[in-house]
Amino acid sequence: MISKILIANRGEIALRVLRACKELGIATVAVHSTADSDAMHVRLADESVCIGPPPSRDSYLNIHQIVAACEITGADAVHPGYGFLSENAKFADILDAHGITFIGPTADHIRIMGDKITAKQTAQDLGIPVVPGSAGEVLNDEDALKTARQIGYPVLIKATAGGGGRGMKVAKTEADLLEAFNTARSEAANAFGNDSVYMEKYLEKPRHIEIQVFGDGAGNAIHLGERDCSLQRRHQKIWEEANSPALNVEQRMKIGQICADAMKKLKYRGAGTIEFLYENGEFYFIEMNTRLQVEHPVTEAITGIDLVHEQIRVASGNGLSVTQDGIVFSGHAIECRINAEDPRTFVPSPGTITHFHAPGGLGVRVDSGAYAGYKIPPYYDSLIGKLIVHGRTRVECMMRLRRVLDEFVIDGIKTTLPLFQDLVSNPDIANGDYDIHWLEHYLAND
Ligand code: MV4
Repeated sequence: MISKILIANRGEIALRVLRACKELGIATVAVHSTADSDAMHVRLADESVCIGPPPSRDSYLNIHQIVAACEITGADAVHPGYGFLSENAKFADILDAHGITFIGPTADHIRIMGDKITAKQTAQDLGIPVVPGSAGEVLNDEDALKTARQIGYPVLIKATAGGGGRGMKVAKTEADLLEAFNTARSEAANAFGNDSVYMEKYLEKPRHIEIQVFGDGAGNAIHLGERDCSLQRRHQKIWEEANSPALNVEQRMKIGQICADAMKKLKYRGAGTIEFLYENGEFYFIEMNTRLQVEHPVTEAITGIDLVHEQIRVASGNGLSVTQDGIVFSGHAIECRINAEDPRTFVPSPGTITHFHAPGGLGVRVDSGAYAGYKIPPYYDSLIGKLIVHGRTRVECMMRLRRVLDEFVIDGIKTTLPLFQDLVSNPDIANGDYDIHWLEHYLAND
Protein backbone atom coordinates (compact mmCIF):
# COMPACT_ATOMS: atom_id res chain seq x y z
CA MET A 1 0.00 0.00 0.00
CA ILE A 2 1.06 3.54 -0.73
CA SER A 3 -0.03 6.08 1.89
CA LYS A 4 1.99 9.20 1.06
CA ILE A 5 3.29 10.27 -2.35
CA LEU A 6 6.02 12.81 -2.91
CA ILE A 7 5.53 14.60 -6.24
CA ALA A 8 8.97 15.24 -7.71
CA ASN A 9 7.85 17.84 -10.21
CA ARG A 10 6.29 21.29 -10.63
CA GLY A 11 3.68 23.14 -12.69
CA GLU A 12 0.59 21.62 -14.20
CA ILE A 13 1.78 18.01 -13.93
CA ALA A 14 2.46 18.32 -10.19
CA LEU A 15 -1.11 19.55 -9.82
CA ARG A 16 -2.39 16.75 -12.07
CA VAL A 17 -0.73 14.08 -9.91
CA LEU A 18 -1.82 15.78 -6.70
CA ARG A 19 -5.47 15.66 -7.81
CA ALA A 20 -5.24 11.92 -8.46
CA CYS A 21 -3.67 11.33 -5.04
CA LYS A 22 -6.44 13.29 -3.32
CA GLU A 23 -9.11 11.29 -5.13
CA LEU A 24 -7.46 8.07 -3.94
CA GLY A 25 -7.15 9.31 -0.35
CA ILE A 26 -3.35 9.34 -0.49
CA ALA A 27 -1.43 12.07 1.34
CA THR A 28 0.76 14.36 -0.78
CA VAL A 29 4.14 16.02 -0.43
CA ALA A 30 5.11 18.82 -2.80
CA VAL A 31 8.75 19.68 -3.35
CA HIS A 32 9.73 23.02 -4.80
CA SER A 33 12.62 25.33 -5.57
CA THR A 34 12.86 28.77 -3.98
CA ALA A 35 11.41 30.16 -7.24
CA ASP A 36 8.22 28.09 -6.83
CA SER A 37 7.10 28.91 -3.29
CA ASP A 38 3.89 30.49 -4.68
CA ALA A 39 3.06 27.62 -7.00
CA MET A 40 -0.41 26.08 -6.87
CA HIS A 41 0.87 22.54 -6.30
CA VAL A 42 2.70 23.75 -3.19
CA ARG A 43 -0.43 25.40 -1.84
CA LEU A 44 -2.67 22.39 -2.44
CA ALA A 45 -0.34 19.67 -1.15
CA ASP A 46 -0.67 18.37 2.40
CA GLU A 47 3.00 19.13 3.05
CA SER A 48 5.77 20.84 1.14
CA VAL A 49 9.55 20.83 1.26
CA CYS A 50 11.85 23.41 -0.32
CA ILE A 51 14.61 21.43 -2.04
CA GLY A 52 16.92 24.12 -3.35
CA PRO A 53 17.59 27.19 -5.47
CA PRO A 54 15.91 27.89 -8.84
CA PRO A 55 18.19 26.01 -11.28
CA SER A 56 16.67 22.55 -11.93
CA ARG A 57 19.94 20.75 -11.40
CA ASP A 58 20.02 22.09 -7.83
CA SER A 59 16.37 21.36 -7.06
CA TYR A 60 14.05 19.26 -9.26
CA LEU A 61 16.99 17.21 -10.54
CA ASN A 62 18.73 16.93 -7.16
CA ILE A 63 18.27 13.26 -6.26
CA HIS A 64 19.76 13.55 -2.77
CA GLN A 65 17.48 16.43 -1.81
CA ILE A 66 14.43 14.53 -3.05
CA VAL A 67 15.35 11.35 -1.17
CA ALA A 68 15.96 13.46 1.95
CA ALA A 69 12.51 15.07 1.51
CA CYS A 70 10.99 11.56 1.39
CA GLU A 71 12.75 10.59 4.59
CA ILE A 72 11.79 13.78 6.42
CA THR A 73 8.11 13.51 5.46
CA GLY A 74 7.78 9.72 5.53
CA ALA A 75 6.65 9.55 1.90
CA ASP A 76 6.64 5.93 0.78
CA ALA A 77 6.42 6.61 -2.97
CA VAL A 78 7.55 9.18 -5.55
CA HIS A 79 5.67 10.24 -8.66
CA PRO A 80 8.19 11.82 -11.05
CA GLY A 81 5.72 13.40 -13.52
CA TYR A 82 7.36 13.95 -16.93
CA GLY A 83 10.76 15.47 -17.71
CA PHE A 84 13.16 16.00 -14.78
CA LEU A 85 13.87 12.58 -13.15
CA SER A 86 11.03 10.67 -14.81
CA GLU A 87 13.31 8.63 -17.09
CA ASN A 88 16.37 8.53 -14.85
CA ALA A 89 17.21 4.87 -14.14
CA LYS A 90 19.71 5.80 -11.44
CA PHE A 91 16.96 7.68 -9.57
CA ALA A 92 14.69 4.62 -9.76
CA ASP A 93 17.55 2.46 -8.42
CA ILE A 94 18.30 4.85 -5.55
CA LEU A 95 14.64 5.01 -4.49
CA ASP A 96 14.55 1.22 -4.61
CA ALA A 97 17.61 1.01 -2.37
CA HIS A 98 15.83 3.30 0.12
CA GLY A 99 12.66 1.22 0.10
CA ILE A 100 10.72 4.02 -1.60
CA THR A 101 8.39 3.08 -4.48
CA PHE A 102 9.15 4.74 -7.82
CA ILE A 103 5.81 5.21 -9.58
CA GLY A 104 6.99 4.08 -12.98
CA PRO A 105 8.66 1.17 -14.75
CA THR A 106 11.67 -0.79 -13.51
CA ALA A 107 15.09 0.86 -13.75
CA ASP A 108 16.05 -1.85 -16.26
CA HIS A 109 13.18 -0.97 -18.59
CA ILE A 110 14.06 2.73 -18.35
CA ARG A 111 17.67 1.86 -19.26
CA ILE A 112 16.69 -0.33 -22.21
CA MET A 113 14.51 2.40 -23.73
CA GLY A 114 16.98 5.19 -22.95
CA ASP A 115 19.57 3.64 -25.25
CA LYS A 116 17.96 4.09 -28.66
CA ILE A 117 19.75 1.16 -30.34
CA THR A 118 18.81 -1.23 -27.54
CA ALA A 119 15.27 0.15 -27.56
CA LYS A 120 14.89 -0.44 -31.29
CA GLN A 121 16.40 -3.93 -31.13
CA THR A 122 14.11 -4.79 -28.21
CA ALA A 123 11.05 -3.45 -30.04
CA GLN A 124 11.93 -5.49 -33.13
CA ASP A 125 12.47 -8.66 -31.07
CA LEU A 126 9.05 -8.10 -29.49
CA GLY A 127 7.36 -8.00 -32.90
CA ILE A 128 7.00 -4.22 -33.30
CA PRO A 129 7.65 -2.88 -36.83
CA VAL A 130 10.75 -0.64 -36.91
CA VAL A 131 12.28 1.80 -39.42
CA PRO A 132 14.65 -0.02 -41.82
CA GLY A 133 18.21 0.76 -40.81
CA SER A 134 21.59 -0.34 -39.52
CA ALA A 135 21.92 -3.40 -37.30
CA GLY A 136 23.05 -1.40 -34.29
CA GLU A 137 25.86 1.13 -34.14
CA VAL A 138 27.53 2.44 -37.31
CA LEU A 139 31.23 2.32 -36.46
CA ASN A 140 33.23 4.07 -39.18
CA ASP A 141 33.16 5.71 -42.63
CA GLU A 142 33.32 2.40 -44.47
CA ASP A 143 30.52 0.93 -42.37
CA ALA A 144 28.45 4.11 -42.95
CA LEU A 145 28.85 3.96 -46.75
CA LYS A 146 28.01 0.28 -46.93
CA THR A 147 24.98 0.59 -44.63
CA ALA A 148 23.59 3.63 -46.47
CA ARG A 149 23.84 1.79 -49.82
CA GLN A 150 21.91 -1.12 -48.34
CA ILE A 151 19.20 1.12 -46.85
CA GLY A 152 18.96 3.48 -49.85
CA TYR A 153 19.07 7.29 -49.69
CA PRO A 154 17.97 9.52 -48.04
CA VAL A 155 19.26 8.24 -44.69
CA LEU A 156 19.19 9.70 -41.21
CA ILE A 157 22.01 9.42 -38.66
CA LYS A 158 20.79 9.37 -35.07
CA ALA A 159 22.59 9.46 -31.73
CA THR A 160 22.24 6.28 -29.65
CA ALA A 161 22.04 8.38 -26.49
CA GLY A 162 19.76 10.97 -28.18
CA GLY A 163 16.03 10.97 -28.48
CA GLY A 164 13.44 13.65 -28.92
CA GLY A 165 15.20 14.77 -32.10
CA ARG A 166 18.52 15.83 -30.64
CA GLY A 167 21.60 14.85 -32.63
CA MET A 168 20.09 13.85 -35.98
CA LYS A 169 21.61 14.45 -39.43
CA VAL A 170 20.08 13.72 -42.85
CA ALA A 171 22.17 12.59 -45.84
CA LYS A 172 20.26 13.03 -49.10
CA THR A 173 22.92 11.36 -51.26
CA GLU A 174 26.26 9.61 -50.86
CA ALA A 175 27.96 12.99 -51.40
CA ASP A 176 26.51 14.18 -48.05
CA LEU A 177 27.04 10.98 -46.12
CA LEU A 178 30.44 11.19 -44.50
CA GLU A 179 29.98 14.78 -43.41
CA ALA A 180 26.56 13.96 -41.91
CA PHE A 181 27.97 10.87 -40.20
CA ASN A 182 30.98 12.61 -38.68
CA THR A 183 29.04 15.74 -37.67
CA ALA A 184 26.40 13.56 -35.99
CA ARG A 185 29.13 11.70 -34.12
CA SER A 186 30.91 14.77 -32.85
CA GLU A 187 27.64 16.48 -31.90
CA ALA A 188 26.58 13.34 -30.04
CA ALA A 189 29.93 13.25 -28.23
CA ASN A 190 29.47 16.88 -27.19
CA ALA A 191 25.81 16.66 -26.22
CA PHE A 192 25.70 13.22 -24.57
CA GLY A 193 29.32 12.28 -23.87
CA ASN A 194 28.74 9.30 -26.17
CA ASP A 195 29.56 9.38 -29.91
CA SER A 196 27.64 6.21 -30.79
CA VAL A 197 25.28 6.69 -33.77
CA TYR A 198 23.01 4.48 -35.87
CA MET A 199 21.39 4.88 -39.27
CA GLU A 200 17.85 4.70 -40.61
CA LYS A 201 15.98 5.21 -43.83
CA TYR A 202 14.83 8.86 -43.71
CA LEU A 203 11.05 9.05 -43.95
CA GLU A 204 10.25 12.34 -45.67
CA LYS A 205 6.62 13.12 -44.82
CA PRO A 206 5.49 10.96 -41.92
CA ARG A 207 3.00 11.63 -39.18
CA HIS A 208 4.02 11.13 -35.56
CA ILE A 209 1.58 8.68 -34.04
CA GLU A 210 2.15 7.21 -30.59
CA ILE A 211 0.41 4.35 -28.80
CA GLN A 212 -0.41 4.59 -25.09
CA VAL A 213 0.35 1.34 -23.31
CA PHE A 214 0.01 0.20 -19.73
CA GLY A 215 1.39 -2.88 -18.01
CA ASP A 216 0.99 -4.33 -14.53
CA GLY A 217 4.57 -5.67 -14.36
CA ALA A 218 3.30 -9.23 -14.14
CA GLY A 219 2.72 -9.93 -17.82
CA ASN A 220 -0.64 -8.27 -18.29
CA ALA A 221 -0.79 -5.22 -20.56
CA ILE A 222 -3.27 -3.11 -22.51
CA HIS A 223 -3.24 -0.34 -25.09
CA LEU A 224 -5.36 2.80 -24.99
CA GLY A 225 -5.22 3.74 -28.64
CA GLU A 226 -3.08 6.40 -30.25
CA ARG A 227 -2.37 10.11 -30.17
CA ASP A 228 -1.42 12.06 -33.26
CA CYS A 229 1.36 14.46 -32.28
CA SER A 230 2.46 15.56 -35.73
CA LEU A 231 1.84 19.26 -35.07
CA GLN A 232 5.16 20.30 -33.54
CA ARG A 233 7.90 22.88 -33.86
CA ARG A 234 11.53 22.06 -33.13
CA HIS A 235 10.47 18.81 -31.50
CA GLN A 236 8.10 20.62 -29.15
CA LYS A 237 4.59 19.34 -29.57
CA ILE A 238 1.95 22.05 -29.82
CA TRP A 239 -1.32 20.25 -30.52
CA GLU A 240 -2.13 16.61 -29.93
CA GLU A 241 -5.26 14.69 -30.76
CA ALA A 242 -6.93 11.34 -30.40
CA ASN A 243 -7.95 9.60 -32.50
CA SER A 244 -5.46 10.27 -35.27
CA PRO A 245 -7.29 11.70 -38.30
CA ALA A 246 -5.18 9.28 -40.38
CA LEU A 247 -6.29 5.95 -38.86
CA ASN A 248 -9.38 3.81 -39.03
CA VAL A 249 -10.54 1.49 -36.26
CA GLU A 250 -8.93 -1.62 -37.78
CA GLN A 251 -5.52 0.05 -38.05
CA ARG A 252 -5.85 1.35 -34.46
CA MET A 253 -6.71 -2.04 -33.02
CA LYS A 254 -4.00 -3.80 -35.05
CA ILE A 255 -1.08 -1.60 -34.02
CA GLY A 256 -2.49 -1.30 -30.48
CA GLN A 257 -2.61 -5.07 -30.11
CA ILE A 258 0.96 -5.40 -31.40
CA CYS A 259 2.09 -2.93 -28.73
CA ALA A 260 0.07 -4.50 -25.91
CA ASP A 261 1.40 -7.97 -26.81
CA ALA A 262 4.96 -6.61 -26.82
CA MET A 263 4.45 -5.08 -23.36
CA LYS A 264 3.11 -8.40 -22.06
CA LYS A 265 6.26 -10.19 -23.24
CA LEU A 266 8.42 -7.47 -21.68
CA LYS A 267 6.43 -7.62 -18.40
CA TYR A 268 6.33 -3.84 -18.61
CA ARG A 269 5.04 -1.97 -15.56
CA GLY A 270 3.17 1.31 -15.59
CA ALA A 271 2.47 3.84 -18.33
CA GLY A 272 4.45 3.85 -21.54
CA THR A 273 4.25 5.39 -24.98
CA ILE A 274 5.46 3.67 -28.11
CA GLU A 275 6.32 6.29 -30.72
CA PHE A 276 5.92 5.61 -34.41
CA LEU A 277 6.38 7.40 -37.66
CA TYR A 278 3.43 6.63 -39.90
CA GLU A 279 3.73 6.93 -43.67
CA ASN A 280 1.79 5.36 -46.55
CA GLY A 281 -0.24 3.20 -44.22
CA GLU A 282 2.75 1.70 -42.39
CA PHE A 283 3.97 2.13 -38.81
CA TYR A 284 7.67 2.40 -38.00
CA PHE A 285 8.84 2.34 -34.37
CA ILE A 286 11.27 5.12 -33.44
CA GLU A 287 11.40 5.32 -29.64
CA MET A 288 9.60 4.33 -26.46
CA ASN A 289 8.94 6.76 -23.58
CA THR A 290 8.81 5.14 -20.17
CA ARG A 291 6.79 7.87 -18.48
CA LEU A 292 3.42 9.57 -18.36
CA GLN A 293 3.38 12.12 -21.19
CA VAL A 294 2.28 15.74 -21.35
CA GLU A 295 -0.47 14.81 -23.81
CA HIS A 296 -1.95 11.92 -21.76
CA PRO A 297 -5.25 13.82 -21.17
CA VAL A 298 -6.44 13.31 -24.76
CA THR A 299 -6.31 9.57 -24.11
CA GLU A 300 -8.13 10.08 -20.81
CA ALA A 301 -10.81 12.09 -22.61
CA ILE A 302 -11.61 9.39 -25.17
CA THR A 303 -11.32 6.42 -22.78
CA GLY A 304 -12.57 7.89 -19.50
CA ILE A 305 -9.64 6.22 -17.74
CA ASP A 306 -7.55 8.22 -15.26
CA LEU A 307 -3.99 7.26 -16.18
CA VAL A 308 -2.48 8.57 -12.95
CA HIS A 309 -4.92 6.46 -10.92
CA GLU A 310 -3.77 3.46 -12.93
CA GLN A 311 -0.09 4.33 -12.35
CA ILE A 312 -0.67 4.46 -8.60
CA ARG A 313 -2.72 1.24 -8.62
CA VAL A 314 -0.01 -0.63 -10.49
CA ALA A 315 2.76 0.78 -8.27
CA SER A 316 0.76 -0.36 -5.22
CA GLY A 317 0.62 -3.89 -6.65
CA ASN A 318 -3.12 -3.75 -7.27
CA GLY A 319 -2.99 -4.31 -11.03
CA LEU A 320 -4.93 -2.47 -13.70
CA SER A 321 -8.57 -1.54 -13.15
CA VAL A 322 -9.51 -2.41 -16.75
CA THR A 323 -8.97 -5.13 -19.30
CA GLN A 324 -8.59 -4.51 -23.03
CA ASP A 325 -12.20 -5.52 -23.66
CA GLY A 326 -13.37 -2.97 -21.10
CA ILE A 327 -11.84 -0.04 -22.94
CA VAL A 328 -14.34 1.91 -25.02
CA PHE A 329 -13.04 4.66 -27.30
CA SER A 330 -15.52 7.48 -27.38
CA GLY A 331 -15.42 10.62 -29.50
CA HIS A 332 -12.49 12.87 -30.24
CA ALA A 333 -10.17 15.00 -28.10
CA ILE A 334 -7.67 17.76 -28.86
CA GLU A 335 -5.07 19.22 -26.52
CA CYS A 336 -3.56 22.68 -27.02
CA ARG A 337 -0.37 23.42 -25.13
CA ILE A 338 -0.54 26.89 -23.64
CA ASN A 339 3.00 28.17 -23.39
CA ALA A 340 4.16 31.49 -21.97
CA GLU A 341 5.73 32.33 -25.32
CA ASP A 342 5.28 34.66 -28.25
CA PRO A 343 2.77 32.83 -30.51
CA ARG A 344 4.91 33.38 -33.65
CA THR A 345 8.53 33.40 -32.51
CA PHE A 346 8.08 31.12 -29.47
CA VAL A 347 10.42 33.33 -27.47
CA PRO A 348 9.63 32.70 -23.77
CA SER A 349 7.53 35.35 -22.04
CA PRO A 350 7.83 34.92 -18.27
CA GLY A 351 6.25 37.50 -15.95
CA THR A 352 3.10 38.16 -13.97
CA ILE A 353 -0.33 37.02 -15.14
CA THR A 354 -2.65 39.98 -14.52
CA HIS A 355 -5.96 38.39 -15.56
CA PHE A 356 -6.75 34.70 -15.84
CA HIS A 357 -10.08 33.23 -16.85
CA ALA A 358 -10.30 29.56 -17.76
CA PRO A 359 -13.11 28.41 -20.06
CA GLY A 360 -15.67 25.81 -19.03
CA GLY A 361 -18.66 23.88 -20.26
CA LEU A 362 -19.25 20.37 -21.54
CA GLY A 363 -16.16 18.60 -22.82
CA VAL A 364 -13.65 21.15 -21.53
CA ARG A 365 -10.66 20.48 -19.29
CA VAL A 366 -7.97 22.94 -18.27
CA ASP A 367 -4.90 21.59 -16.49
CA SER A 368 -2.93 24.54 -15.19
CA GLY A 369 -1.33 25.84 -12.04
CA ALA A 370 -1.67 29.43 -13.29
CA TYR A 371 -3.89 32.06 -11.66
CA ALA A 372 -4.31 35.86 -11.69
CA GLY A 373 -1.32 37.34 -9.88
CA TYR A 374 0.90 34.30 -10.47
CA LYS A 375 4.42 35.19 -11.55
CA ILE A 376 5.83 32.73 -14.07
CA PRO A 377 9.48 32.18 -13.17
CA PRO A 378 12.01 32.32 -16.03
CA TYR A 379 13.93 29.18 -15.04
CA TYR A 380 11.76 26.38 -16.38
CA ASP A 381 9.79 25.06 -19.32
CA SER A 382 7.28 27.62 -20.62
CA LEU A 383 4.25 25.27 -20.50
CA ILE A 384 1.76 26.99 -18.20
CA GLY A 385 -1.33 24.99 -18.98
CA LYS A 386 -3.11 22.60 -21.26
CA LEU A 387 -6.53 22.95 -22.77
CA ILE A 388 -8.22 19.67 -23.59
CA VAL A 389 -11.50 19.64 -25.50
CA HIS A 390 -13.65 16.59 -26.15
CA GLY A 391 -16.52 16.10 -28.58
CA ARG A 392 -18.49 13.19 -30.01
CA THR A 393 -16.85 13.68 -33.39
CA ARG A 394 -13.77 15.56 -34.60
CA VAL A 395 -16.01 18.20 -36.16
CA GLU A 396 -17.83 18.75 -32.87
CA CYS A 397 -14.52 18.86 -31.02
CA MET A 398 -13.17 21.54 -33.39
CA MET A 399 -16.35 23.64 -33.08
CA ARG A 400 -16.10 23.42 -29.32
CA LEU A 401 -12.42 24.29 -29.38
CA ARG A 402 -13.13 27.44 -31.38
CA ARG A 403 -15.70 28.54 -28.80
CA VAL A 404 -13.47 27.68 -25.86
CA LEU A 405 -10.45 29.55 -27.23
CA ASP A 406 -12.61 32.69 -27.46
CA GLU A 407 -13.43 32.35 -23.77
CA PHE A 408 -9.90 31.80 -22.49
CA VAL A 409 -8.25 34.94 -21.05
CA ILE A 410 -4.61 35.10 -19.99
CA ASP A 411 -3.32 38.69 -19.73
CA GLY A 412 0.00 40.18 -18.69
CA ILE A 413 2.21 37.79 -20.67
CA LYS A 414 2.31 36.45 -24.21
CA THR A 415 0.87 33.00 -24.75
CA THR A 416 0.39 30.56 -27.61
CA LEU A 417 -3.43 30.98 -27.44
CA PRO A 418 -3.57 33.17 -30.62
CA LEU A 419 -1.76 30.46 -32.59
CA PHE A 420 -4.53 28.01 -31.74
CA GLN A 421 -7.17 30.49 -32.87
CA ASP A 422 -5.46 30.48 -36.26
CA LEU A 423 -5.02 26.71 -36.38
CA VAL A 424 -8.62 25.90 -35.46
CA SER A 425 -9.77 27.84 -38.55
CA ASN A 426 -7.17 26.43 -40.94
CA PRO A 427 -8.51 24.16 -43.73
CA ASP A 428 -5.62 21.64 -43.54
CA ILE A 429 -6.17 21.28 -39.81
CA ALA A 430 -9.92 21.02 -40.31
CA ASN A 431 -9.26 18.18 -42.76
CA GLY A 432 -6.68 16.51 -40.52
CA ASP A 433 -4.31 16.88 -43.44
CA TYR A 434 -0.92 17.50 -41.84
CA ASP A 435 2.43 15.77 -41.24
CA ILE A 436 5.38 16.43 -38.91
CA HIS A 437 6.61 19.31 -41.10
CA TRP A 438 3.27 21.07 -41.56
CA LEU A 439 3.54 23.53 -38.66
CA GLU A 440 7.07 24.67 -39.48
CA HIS A 441 6.07 25.32 -43.10
CA TYR A 442 2.95 27.15 -41.96
CA LEU A 443 4.94 29.38 -39.60
CA ALA A 444 7.61 30.08 -42.24
CA ASN A 445 5.12 31.12 -44.95
CA ASP A 446 3.29 33.71 -43.00
C1 MV4 B 1 12.92 10.18 -37.99
C2 MV4 B 1 12.40 11.03 -39.00
C3 MV4 B 1 12.41 10.56 -40.30
N1 MV4 B 1 12.92 9.34 -40.58
N2 MV4 B 1 13.41 8.97 -38.32
C4 MV4 B 1 12.62 13.31 -34.44
C5 MV4 B 1 12.41 13.06 -32.99
C6 MV4 B 1 12.84 11.69 -32.75
N3 MV4 B 1 11.97 11.09 -31.81
C7 MV4 B 1 12.80 11.02 -34.07
N4 MV4 B 1 12.58 12.04 -35.04
C8 MV4 B 1 12.49 11.76 -36.35
N5 MV4 B 1 12.95 10.54 -36.72
C9 MV4 B 1 13.41 8.58 -39.59
N6 MV4 B 1 13.92 7.39 -39.89
C10 MV4 B 1 11.90 12.26 -38.63
C11 MV4 B 1 11.94 12.65 -37.29
C12 MV4 B 1 11.37 13.92 -37.00
C13 MV4 B 1 10.22 14.04 -36.21
C14 MV4 B 1 9.60 12.94 -35.65
C15 MV4 B 1 8.48 13.08 -34.87
C16 MV4 B 1 7.93 14.32 -34.66
C17 MV4 B 1 8.52 15.42 -35.20
C18 MV4 B 1 9.67 15.30 -35.98
C19 MV4 B 1 10.25 16.44 -36.54
C20 MV4 B 1 11.38 16.31 -37.30
C21 MV4 B 1 11.94 15.06 -37.53
